[in-house]
Amino acid sequence: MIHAARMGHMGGSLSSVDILVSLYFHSMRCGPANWGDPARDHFIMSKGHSVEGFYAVLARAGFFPESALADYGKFGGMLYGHPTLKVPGVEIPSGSLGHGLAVGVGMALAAKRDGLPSRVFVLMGDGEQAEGSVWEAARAAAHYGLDNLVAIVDANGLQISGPVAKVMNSGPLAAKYASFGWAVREADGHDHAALTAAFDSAPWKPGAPNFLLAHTKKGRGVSFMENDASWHHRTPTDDEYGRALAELGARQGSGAAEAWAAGEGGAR
Ligand SMILES: Cc1ncc(C[n+]2csc(CCOP(=O)(O)OP(=O)(O)O)c2C)c(N)n1
Ligand SMILES: [Mg+2]
Repeated sequence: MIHAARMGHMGGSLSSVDILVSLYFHSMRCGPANWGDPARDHFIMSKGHSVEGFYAVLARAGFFPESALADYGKFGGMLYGHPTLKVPGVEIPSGSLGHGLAVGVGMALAAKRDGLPSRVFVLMGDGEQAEGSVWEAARAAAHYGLDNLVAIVDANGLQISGPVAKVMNSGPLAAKYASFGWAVREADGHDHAALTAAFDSAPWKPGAPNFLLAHTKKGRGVSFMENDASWHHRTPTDDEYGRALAELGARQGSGAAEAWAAGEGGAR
């Protein structure tokens, strides 16, 4: 998608896609079949720039045909460079960082007030934690005892222009969320079993919102993109595209993903 459109966010899509796969294909009760059910779960892609991984997962989950991915980034098309409400499966438009958690707080509060079993999952970036609105929402979530809210940070250590710790240090995130009254866990953000174990056991502490610090690698799976901030929104040349596909193909062929899908996958 990114190579064809000559635009996109390679690094953050690759760092978050294992989290999305774990949610959509295992832990969340949220798909095209139950979209109209008020008791279903909700997902908010607060780090909206990482849209390519998100669109790919939504398509595979059946929200729209995978063939539509070919139109990514085309003028007048459905799949813009940030999520919009034109796209089936997208609950809020995003891209302006710092808004998703506040919307998630509202949705989780509404579910509680309506007596619904819905859980609300919000995926944020670690650079996004620089936004002050995140911390207002974090305070409100604890104040209202939203244990049906799960906030996940894709902790890849990088944001658009370099290391998060240098650009605007928001850490230590686990300690900060804990001090705001959240139940906190950490996991390898590329380990589906660890991620689904965390998601499936929430709420971790009755009356406390859940915060998962997911340790990830920006550009995960492509050796020359991993941990390199320039791949935040660089587009690959033809040669880089071929090398990236070869590396990702090698990983797919390793059997690990297939073994997971045949075993624990699909248990929602
Ligand atoms: C309010 C706002 N300010 C600035 C930007 C520009 N911007 C887009 S992505 C990004 C960096 C985000 O870093 P992070 O949250 O760590 O995302 P990831 O590393 O997962 O890609 C910035 C500053 C934005 N989208 N929204
Ligand atoms: Mg980051």
